[in-house]
Amino acid sequence: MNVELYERIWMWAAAALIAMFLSGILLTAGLHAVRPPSHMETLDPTALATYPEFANPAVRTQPDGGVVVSVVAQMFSFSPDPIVVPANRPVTFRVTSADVVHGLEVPGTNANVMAIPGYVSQFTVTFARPGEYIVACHEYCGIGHHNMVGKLIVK
Ligand SMILES: [Cu+2]
Repeated sequence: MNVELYERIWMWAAAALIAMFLSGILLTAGLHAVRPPSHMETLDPTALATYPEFANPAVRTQPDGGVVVSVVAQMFSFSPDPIVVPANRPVTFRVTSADVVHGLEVPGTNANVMAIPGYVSQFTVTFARPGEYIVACHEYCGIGHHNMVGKLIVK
């Protein structure tokens, strides 16, 4: 089969671009620890009060020293607020929603999940720098979405 020179050049250029974009995605995922959530857990969003952890969302220190934060997102706040966690220790967030789809993001860190009614989104993050951070909802959830901001204090 005879392929014109210019066509061959464009084919190789297109293949090089695809390889460049794919390696960009893989490098970013590897270097910034970006990966899809691997946790799958469901609950009844209409009966959050029957789950001890979400009836009273709080920061809890486990017997092994780990820190677990259970968070309920609802129009238009996060509970608990503020969230106070230690620096340089793994903190596991367990997030759910009491009403509609919300998001939980801590800008400047890689803490970022969706809060979906009926599901528990879980991730573990270590905050290296003490300070005050904002906890923002990143999914449009209604008329008060722009006011749905909480506070995270890393000590
Ligand atoms: Cu929102």
